[in-house]
Amino acid sequence: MSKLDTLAVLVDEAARTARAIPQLTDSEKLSVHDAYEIQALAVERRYARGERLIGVKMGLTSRAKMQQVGVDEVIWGRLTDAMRLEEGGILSRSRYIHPRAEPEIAFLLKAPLVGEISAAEAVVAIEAVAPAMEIIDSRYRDFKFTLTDVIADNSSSSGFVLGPWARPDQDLSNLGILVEIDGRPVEIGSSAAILGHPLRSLVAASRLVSRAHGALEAGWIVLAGGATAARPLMVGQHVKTTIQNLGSVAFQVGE
Ligand code: OOG
Ligand code: MG
Repeated sequence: MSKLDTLAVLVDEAARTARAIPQLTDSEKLSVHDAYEIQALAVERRYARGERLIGVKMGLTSRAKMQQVGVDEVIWGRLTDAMRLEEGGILSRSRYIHPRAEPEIAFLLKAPLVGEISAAEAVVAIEAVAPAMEIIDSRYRDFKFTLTDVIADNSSSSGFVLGPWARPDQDLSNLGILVEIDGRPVEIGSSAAILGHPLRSLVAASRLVSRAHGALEAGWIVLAGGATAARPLMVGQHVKTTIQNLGSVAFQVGE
């Protein structure tokens, strides 16, 4: 097995068994290219277990998120069908190490997007837009990592939940975002926090994903990135995100 294969097994097993591992960069020097290679190899193992690629998540597209984890470059990760939690469903806490939830905007694509595109070109490829939440769970101890560690770890992606799909022909530039836990507001933000406009995240996804993987495909879901800091999840919590004009999405944290 090559070095990158070995590291991919390590992050994949940490995710599969919900056991934290030391950062890969504690013992290895990794380029960003190596890190995306490890991510691809680790997700291959999920495909081998029957999971299917259904889209991508963008990460660290807002200042709040960059500050929370101390990494300030836009990253991306892969979403599989097994990561999807039903709207209003119960997240099983024991399947994660130290899960957090964050509000997201989800795009559903009706046409492929590839390479360098403009926001206007991105818009016409969108079938629908939805309020969403991502469940992130770093496989590294204490949720601490460098840029290359987090990329190798599928950019912390571990789950997501989608609210109702809405028409894409609306102004997404400055929508109010409210996260509530057990009915109490815990994070307030705006879609403008996502690279100034969430469409810019889709433009960035097209550029970054094309470089390493290929086009964003029709039918894919693209998560634009958290607009606020993420909140740690505890058993019993009811977590809800409401996005102005788009609606709400919620889930419950179970054992
Ligand atoms: C990295 C993933 C970032 C986002 O929406 O910014 C991310 C992390 O915070 O662990 O998903
Ligand atoms: Mg996210």
